[in-house]
Amino acid sequence: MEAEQELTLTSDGATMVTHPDGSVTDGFTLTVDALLVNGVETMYGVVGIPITDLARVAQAKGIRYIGFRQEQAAGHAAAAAGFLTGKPGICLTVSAPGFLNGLAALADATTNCFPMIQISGSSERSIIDLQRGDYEELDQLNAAKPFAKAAYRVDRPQDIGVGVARAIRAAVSGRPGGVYLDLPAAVLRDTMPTDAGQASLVQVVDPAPAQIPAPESVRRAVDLLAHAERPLIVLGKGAAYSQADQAIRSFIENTGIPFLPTSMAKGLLPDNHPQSAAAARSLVLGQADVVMLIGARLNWQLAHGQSPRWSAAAKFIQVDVDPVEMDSNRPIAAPVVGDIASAMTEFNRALRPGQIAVRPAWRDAIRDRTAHNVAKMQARLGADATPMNFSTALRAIRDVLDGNREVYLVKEGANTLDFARDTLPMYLPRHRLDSGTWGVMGVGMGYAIAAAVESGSPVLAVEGDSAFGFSGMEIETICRYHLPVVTVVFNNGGVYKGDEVNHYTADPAPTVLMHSSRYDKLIAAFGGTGYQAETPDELGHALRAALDSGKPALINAVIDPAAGTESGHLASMNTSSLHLTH
Ligand code: ADP
Ligand code: TZD
Repeated sequence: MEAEQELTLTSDGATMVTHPDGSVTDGFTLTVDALLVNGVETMYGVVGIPITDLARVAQAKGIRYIGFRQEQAAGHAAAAAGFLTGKPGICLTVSAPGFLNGLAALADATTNCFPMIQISGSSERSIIDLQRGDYEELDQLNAAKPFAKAAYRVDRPQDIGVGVARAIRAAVSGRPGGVYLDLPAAVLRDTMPTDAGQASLVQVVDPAPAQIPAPESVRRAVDLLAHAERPLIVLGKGAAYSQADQAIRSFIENTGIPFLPTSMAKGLLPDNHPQSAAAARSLVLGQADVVMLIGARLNWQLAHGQSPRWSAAAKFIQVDVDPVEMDSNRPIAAPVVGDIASAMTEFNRALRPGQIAVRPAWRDAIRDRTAHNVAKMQARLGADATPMNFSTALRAIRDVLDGNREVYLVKEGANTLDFARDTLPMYLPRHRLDSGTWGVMGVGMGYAIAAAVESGSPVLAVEGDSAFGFSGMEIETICRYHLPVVTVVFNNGGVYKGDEVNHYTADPAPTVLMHSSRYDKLIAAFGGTGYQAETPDELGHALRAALDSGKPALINAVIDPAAGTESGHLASMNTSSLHLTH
């Protein structure tokens, strides 16, 4: 661009292109303007060449920038923001290594069907494309493609508006996912007339258009349910994401069908709802004859819909926005393709009074099994275990959360995750975030930060000690932004358990971590409050005090190193060698 321009220095000594009469804009400004016209309020990221000024311009123009210590956690935060708000969460990364750190989170977002956009600066195309060795050289667009729902690169400043618009639409329309947007340094620093720049911006109209299912697909599904003897509704995180809480609840309550929420769908209806079959999971999976999946895939987490976990004779209804999901694991007798909000409206409209009635024998069987399992769990939770085990520690947490139902819950680990799933009830939708479809360690602090930033509510992160290590440095981020996040580290001194003995060398065994670690002292370094808790009483008191303070805190909960199992509930998937003698 030949337009007259002036270089000014920012407070940090970086250069910024401006013009006395404002007639020239640049790629940084256009990117922020393009995000602003589409309602973006927050960005999560790590700065460096060439995107540092992008964060500054964002702040200058009113987008909140949350700076992380590592891109993966920032990416997980953006993904969680997407899940919680239904708008794409934005993650900002630098070239090559920062981009790759963020890419792990982008791939995870795509796997979880969370809308997210990773915006990454990149180095000089003319050097990258001939592999002449640039600073942080990488063909990022092609590297991102296999891991993203869509990937785009902007090569001219006048295309920034289109690039951002395409990224937003790709992230939230249809099945949501992670989108990569590549912004080479040359485009960020390039300039163009302000008027033309403003005219190039695109405000996306109706980014996730309603997809109304075909009426006959809804009728087919209702007909199946009307003839069922033992119907079941499974609510997945797609149902939580759709924000169709009232329509889903009406359908469930008007039909009386028992429902089973997956981990992140918990709270869509409260866990103490009389139709919840959560505590009779094996029974309903094994005996249901018609199963209605709402925003849940029949993947490994639902045993692929296969017998013996599920009845071989069961018929499935699947409500999902993605037609290709149907029949992926088991034939779907009644596919209902559409967005869940539209689909549930159609279901409620199609339902005639009394058309679906659940037989008393099915309700009674679920009620009896629930009572039996709840009694068994009470006994486990009530045991007097010293040192604490997962159940007794979680009982203390459950009792505190019972009086703080607005708290967002993040959890990761193996045993920590599995025990917490059943022990900590949820009462509100989209208040629970965990390792998700891939079972990822390292989501904890990023998810907790996003939950606090997006909601303004208190957050509790319950972390296995190994899991915490993946993103633990972000407690500095939590302290820097004064976020009301309380982290409880379940310290049993190991990946899974902490009592493995190395029979072969003097080194610690592969699963061993330091049980003597005082994770509580880490947060003190950043001005947060640390607590050490060795009994359920101490844990309960510390958690109550931490939540009451509304300030960053970390509780080191000392758990028996012998507690739990290797791989938690996934022990049967834990391939083992014939050649180990112990
Ligand atoms: P869970 O892990 O809770 O079982 P999954 O992630 O396996 O849930 O499944 C979520 C499903 O929800 C995906 O198949 C996705 O296509 C679908 N989905 C996400 N958002 C919507 C929506 N708004 N409407 C319909 N389906 C959706
Ligand atoms: N790396 C990543 C990114 N994700 C993973 N899931 C793993 C490694 C493997 N892994 C698990 O599947 S659980 C886990 C690891 C390392 C940690 C389990 O130990 P923990 O939890 O201390 O976090 P518990 O509660 O003590 O079992």
